[in-house]
Amino acid sequence: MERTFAIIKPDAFAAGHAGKILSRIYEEGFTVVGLKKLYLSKIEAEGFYYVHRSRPFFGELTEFMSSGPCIVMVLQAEGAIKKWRDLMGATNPAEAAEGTLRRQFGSSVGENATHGSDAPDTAAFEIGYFFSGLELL
Ligand code: FUP
Repeated sequence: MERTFAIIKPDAFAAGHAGKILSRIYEEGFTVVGLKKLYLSKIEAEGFYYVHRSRPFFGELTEFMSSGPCIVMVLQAEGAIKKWRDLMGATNPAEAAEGTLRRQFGSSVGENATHGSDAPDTAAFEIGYFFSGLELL
């Protein structure tokens, strides 16, 4: 079993889509190992997206991620990292396949409803950034 890290981003949370996204997560067979609502500060968002610090969209991205509450989760399944990225769809909702979460709930490349780790090392960093071992029992 593999674990991945996921976020229901501020746009989707504010729009009231968290319940529908969680329903899809359960329907697709993930186990929700950890879950909490957070309202990230700018500094916390910058730490999370540190790998993107030199990208032109870093300021906009971290402003958005600290613009309202979000839900952070640890999801477990066979091949959870790829399975969750497949369910999310492409970064740009306009390019995301029909039936994916970003297609259904995203509105732009920046405000794209969900986040998911892209590899085992990033999943380990991202899970550890938000959750202690005790919160994942
Ligand atoms: P993804 O792994 O699909 O979340 O996409 P990336 O790691 O490439 O980008 C991380 C986040 O940066 C995206 F979710 C949204 C944001 N982003 C922008 O705001 N503008 C861009 O041009 C690219 C990414």
